[in-house]
Amino acid sequence: MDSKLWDGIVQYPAEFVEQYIAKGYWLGLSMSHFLNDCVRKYADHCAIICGAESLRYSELKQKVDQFAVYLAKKGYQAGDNLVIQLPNITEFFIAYFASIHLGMRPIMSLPAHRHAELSHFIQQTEAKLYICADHYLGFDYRTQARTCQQRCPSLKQVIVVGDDAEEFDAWPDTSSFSNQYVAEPAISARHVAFFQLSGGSTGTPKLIPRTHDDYLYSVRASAEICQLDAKSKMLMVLPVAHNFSLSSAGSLGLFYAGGTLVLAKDPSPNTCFNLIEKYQISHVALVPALAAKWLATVQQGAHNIFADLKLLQVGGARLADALARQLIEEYGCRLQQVFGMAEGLVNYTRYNDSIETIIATQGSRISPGDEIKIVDDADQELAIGQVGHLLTRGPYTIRGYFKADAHNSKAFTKDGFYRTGDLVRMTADGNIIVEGRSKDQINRGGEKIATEEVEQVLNQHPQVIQSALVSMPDEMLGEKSCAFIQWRKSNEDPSLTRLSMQLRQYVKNAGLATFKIPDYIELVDDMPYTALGKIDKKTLRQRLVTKH
Ligand code: OOB
Repeated sequence: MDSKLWDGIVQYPAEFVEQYIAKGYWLGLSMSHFLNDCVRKYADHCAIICGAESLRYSELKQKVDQFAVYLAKKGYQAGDNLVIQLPNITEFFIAYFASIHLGMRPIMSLPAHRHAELSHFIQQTEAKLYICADHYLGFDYRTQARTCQQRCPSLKQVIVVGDDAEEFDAWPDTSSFSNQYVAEPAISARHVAFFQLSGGSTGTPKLIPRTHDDYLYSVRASAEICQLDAKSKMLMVLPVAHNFSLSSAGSLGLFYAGGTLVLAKDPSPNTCFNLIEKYQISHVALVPALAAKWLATVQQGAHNIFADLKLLQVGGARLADALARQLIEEYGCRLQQVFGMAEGLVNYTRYNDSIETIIATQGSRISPGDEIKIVDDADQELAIGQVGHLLTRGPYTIRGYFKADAHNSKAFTKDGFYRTGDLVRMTADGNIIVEGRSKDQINRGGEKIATEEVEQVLNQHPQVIQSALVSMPDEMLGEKSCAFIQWRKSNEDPSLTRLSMQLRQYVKNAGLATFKIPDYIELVDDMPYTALGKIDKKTLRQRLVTKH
């Protein structure tokens, strides 16, 4: 059993384990213990509101326990993997806590993922179970489940929340299990609790193994930094499974403090402003693109919800200084910048930081245990204020992706620092400013695109010789994607519009998340190259800036 649980996992070296325990970062307690503790302290408080339904902490726990009985009766055991892909609904938390209670390891898929990503997660982890919604934002997940079932022999069961389809199981009515209980298996808090997903910079999204110990430390510390308490009411706008939403301070930070989570079914101002007013929401987390959209709605005359919030967190992508200033100075917003990553390290600006710090920096690390280095191309540390590559190691940052030895040797230094791929500088008082990126990734309004993954798909199209996906500035999303295509000419060359449509459809059909479909296509006769002979993306990006 133990060897199965450690298979493909890079463990923290013993001396760091000792250190993190000695410093009180790691408490040796499981995620189930965490939930029990919340329930013990706040049993009668309202934990979750979703549409017309609301659940107290005690009721949440009851549903979690019953669903765990259901999973155990189905024969699932510690070390079995499952994919959870749900919108912001209560069942997400039931599935999450119940499966982790059994030592199963959920993979935190986002609603935007499509069958190519899903099949990859399932195949890599040999996941046995897939839990999805019937449909969400116009997409039918049951069709995707069928594709995954055909491609992934490990997949034994699909549970559909909502209207099921004949061959799948409906979300079970577990009320008859109310007097049964399955005990937690004897696994340690240093084992993996679940997998986050990396935005990545190479071919396929990597799986990020997060342990009970490391994750719960980031949750407790974040809840304190964000000053959550039992009166806090948080509106969950971003996808609930994302690391930002789950732990920075997110839903888990809120549960730790005994607050109430209100789940938004979509991020539109229409939906969310009503919920903010109705429930007197105190905390919201957004990506910059959404903050800008909400601000535009307020500017068009909607009630200024920014002044009502106790804290607006903005993160996931670079927040423009001008937008930050406007939110604070014109709209009375109490803002916090959050610069984090699913691999671990999270930085926050603090409540008592100066306004200039909150406007112009992405904050400072959670923990004194977070080791941060800013280095040049030769891994030499730079002086304070200089821009370089951000490397980090610490009590809640992973030491390696799941089953990815070759990639790990590049993504981590020999002594275990994670190469974030971010270009940053540090101010004299320890705040980080994100200046850019060295990883080949596009940050489309907080959604990350590994360019190589899309290029691999484009290159398979019969008319494509080679492709290069690059970012282009976008006022709303920060960045959009443009695919430069060197194409095979034929007698009947389609028009640019037709070819663009065909190529975009081609990426969609390949089963990649919708946000990865190139926003623009440019046809070229040849690519520019660097001295090393690699496609010169810098020049391509430059062309877009001068053209648009
Ligand atoms: C969060 O996590 P991921 O894994 O989706 O993306 C991480 C990457 C970072 O390496 C950085 O490139 C970018 O997203 N990023 C930011 C940023 N926050 C994230 N770039 C500039 N400014 C920011 N404030 O995005 C994430 C995880 C936990 C908390 C918050 C965000």
